[in-house]
Amino acid sequence: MMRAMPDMVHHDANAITVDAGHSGKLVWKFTRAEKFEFACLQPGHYEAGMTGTVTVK
Ligand SMILES: [Cu+2]
Repeated sequence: MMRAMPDMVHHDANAITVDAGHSGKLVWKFTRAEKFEFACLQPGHYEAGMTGTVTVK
């Protein structure tokens, strides 16, 4: 989807887009113990390894 619409901007409760050299903040409230995956939504970035996990215990 991001490849089809590369100019898409994310500003909602679960995603944010920031310009290079800038920062932003997301607040995620986890309500259960689990391993969650997150990733960059820019085209090609997931494939380049911009992913991670959060383990909530
Ligand atoms: Cu990225």
